[in-house]
Amino acid sequence: MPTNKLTSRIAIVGVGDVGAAAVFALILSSVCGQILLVDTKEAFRDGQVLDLSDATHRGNSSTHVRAGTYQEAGQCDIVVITAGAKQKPGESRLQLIGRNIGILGSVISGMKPFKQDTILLLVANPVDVLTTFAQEISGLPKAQVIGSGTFLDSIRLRGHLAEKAEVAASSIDAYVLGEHGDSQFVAWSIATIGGVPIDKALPAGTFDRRELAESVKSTAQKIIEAKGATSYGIGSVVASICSSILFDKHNVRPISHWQQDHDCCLSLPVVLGRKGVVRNLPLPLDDEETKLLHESAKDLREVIDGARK
Ligand code: 6V0
Repeated sequence: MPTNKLTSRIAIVGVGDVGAAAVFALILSSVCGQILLVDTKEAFRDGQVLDLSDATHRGNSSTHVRAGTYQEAGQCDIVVITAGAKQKPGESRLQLIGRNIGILGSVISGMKPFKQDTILLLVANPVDVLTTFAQEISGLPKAQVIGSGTFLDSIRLRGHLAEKAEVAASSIDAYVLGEHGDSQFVAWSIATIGGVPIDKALPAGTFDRRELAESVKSTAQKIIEAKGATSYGIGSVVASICSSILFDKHNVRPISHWQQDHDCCLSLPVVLGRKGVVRNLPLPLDDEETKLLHESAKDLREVIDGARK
């Protein structure tokens, strides 16, 4: 049975820019009863608890925010891991790997043993690599260990397409797939606007696909150069994923998850519910997209193998 919002608990491990934005979005959407904040910087964490608690007093919020320990986090319904170094301007997500695998290892060992049905949601970068390692280190079933993946990139893509087509973003089905990073690609062959294939809904010449895909890919760097971090977009994505899980919604979302065929975690659309990944959706990608997916997986596997040495 799905847990209801009054009793379910979410832990946010790492309450910097991304963690705090996620908590704020969770409070505004009333997703759970309690949010535990965990961070190595205790005074900073306590400041975030006070600040974010103010947001819960806004109206009839059913969410209580408090400080928590790793052990308590491991007993929550969802643990969101945003602890880690972030990109500097010009740095790729994959360059964060050494620093963030070390942090991941200490965070997960501090939380063990996990509640049996805990869902681990990785957000720290490089998210696909960390999700793959978290599956191994945590010992939880693979379906319960997922990453935010290209959900954020897909939302950015939908936003751009919505402007071009002058329709609501919610009427657009379009995915960025593969790595949340440099080798990601847009699955144009299955993109639709109101169910109409994108070729027909936005005829050739209306926009340059390559330019749009590049613009989606470079958005994070633009934000980082301008203000040092991206936070609100990913915060709202975390709240949306948590809501799909706790309310067992079975939404279809492009998130990072274990792909047996590719021997690593990367993003393809899945059905998301209380058990995490409920099932994969078979995707009729064209030959070029299938090739790009394999290349993206190959890039990720190389990084994962390199990190094991
Ligand atoms: P930040 O503002 O520096 O916050 C990180 C927080 O983690 C700090 O408060 C640290 O004290 C804390 N922390 C570090 N080590 C530990 C530990 N062992 N246990 C508990 N807390 C710890 O970074 P920011 O919030 O901006 O980014 C966090 C991570 O999210 C980075 O790796 C980013 O690259 C990544 N992002 C991922 C996105 C995605 O789409 N998946 C989007 C944006 C950022």
